[in-house]
Amino acid sequence: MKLSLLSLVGTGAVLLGVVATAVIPASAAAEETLRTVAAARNLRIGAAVNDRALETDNGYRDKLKYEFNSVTPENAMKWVNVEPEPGVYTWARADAIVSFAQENKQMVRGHTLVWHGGLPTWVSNGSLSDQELRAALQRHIQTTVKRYAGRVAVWDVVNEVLAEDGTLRQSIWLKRLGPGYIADAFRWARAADPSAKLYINDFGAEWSTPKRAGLYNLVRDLRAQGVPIDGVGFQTHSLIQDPMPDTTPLTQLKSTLQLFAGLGVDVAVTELDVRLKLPVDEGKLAAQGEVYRRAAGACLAVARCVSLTMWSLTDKYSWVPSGVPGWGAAHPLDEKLGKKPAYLQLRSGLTDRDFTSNAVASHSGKCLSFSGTQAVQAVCGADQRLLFRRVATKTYQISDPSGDQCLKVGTPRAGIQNTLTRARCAPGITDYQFELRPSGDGQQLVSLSNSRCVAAKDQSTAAGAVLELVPCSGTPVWQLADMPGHP
Ligand code: 9MR
Repeated sequence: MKLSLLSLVGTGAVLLGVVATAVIPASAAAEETLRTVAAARNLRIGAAVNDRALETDNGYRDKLKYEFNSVTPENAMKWVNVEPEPGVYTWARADAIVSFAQENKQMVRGHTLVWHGGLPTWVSNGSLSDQELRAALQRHIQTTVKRYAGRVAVWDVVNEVLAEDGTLRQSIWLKRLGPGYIADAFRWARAADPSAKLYINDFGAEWSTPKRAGLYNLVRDLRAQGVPIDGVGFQTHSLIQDPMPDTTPLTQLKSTLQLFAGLGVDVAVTELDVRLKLPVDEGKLAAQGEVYRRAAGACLAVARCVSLTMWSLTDKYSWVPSGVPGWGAAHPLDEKLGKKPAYLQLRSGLTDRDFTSNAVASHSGKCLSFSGTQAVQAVCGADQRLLFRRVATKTYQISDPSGDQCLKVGTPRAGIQNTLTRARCAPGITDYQFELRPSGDGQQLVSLSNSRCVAAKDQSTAAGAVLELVPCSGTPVWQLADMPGHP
């Protein structure tokens, strides 16, 4: 990538030297991973772990290790897998995940203690009396939480306890033990490991649904009763389809996270995936990337959103094709563990913040700069470094490093809005705002005022050529080598 960039930047040895130092970031040697960028922002980035793949697939193990600082056993801690027969414990697969996490300094989210699914038949087949069932649940919670005390930092104590209409789900637990089972479960878990964070986890509450209202009221009431509940997990299983329903792009995730944080609990995205209706095409993969980016942005925007977990890191091991026939390709890495647009978007969503960089036009090797009040392209150097100040997802003000003088759409002349000027920066005005839109191996700089792209007049390659706004199709792109998350 860096090498091909150098080959683009022109002929003169001096120019090549200047651009080379300007575009290669000091950190180029160590490529940023989801883990490094998330850690830099104090966020736990996690993945559900397929225990069989962990055992057999080195490539998978490496991805898990380098890309994530949190893991959730996808199935290994479910009741059916740890106590298939009464009193017969089979911890090996869960233990393997916890050991792996310890070796690699990863947090473990324990999943899950009380659920209507993943039950051994001796629990679900009705052979236990109500009293025996309650005792079995208490023993299950205490045994499991104690075993991993100090090693599992967070537990999904209760999972999917709400119905779509916001009332409690008519599960075996509600029917046999009554609604008090939820408070009991949290209290038993707290007693078994007072240091673990205890969560309620559910799906379909990421936007304004009756279920979200039910979940909100439940958490509020439990807290008011002094039940030890520390967090709310939003599973965030999502999908891309055509036409897109309003809820799909997760436009309300941020406000939902904020709403629940207002109850004084932590919040987390616990099972993020974005499934596609098969067959896959480029458009769907791009739309999927946007949803991953949005989820990352939503969590980062809410101080109490402490972790963001993918429900599988790769299409190679996925619950989707069998769980939702006709759908698939839901995860950030493909079946060969290669990076999909979703991975790149997720990473850049995690790094979306102010940065300084040169902006090198790929057609000319010259840098976006100013000459007086005129926006021009100039030979690249330290004076051409620009501050990109984030105002919204992918949207920036572009200014001199002091943040005083900004790139701005010029006053329209004879109704033509194509000029660019330098002006004192002003917040909240779209004339000063540009979207960085990935294109080819760079970014288009798209004016929020008129959706046109920044380009040298007549595609000039000359130093000093004036910059203007032109229709975006076919516009040369800009290389922003120091943009965070730059692939
Ligand atoms: O991904 C899990 C799949 O492998 C299991 O067969 C299934 C049943 O145990 O559970 C899947 O994970 C679910 C999670 O535990 C709770 N939320 C929904 C997840 C996807 O179905």
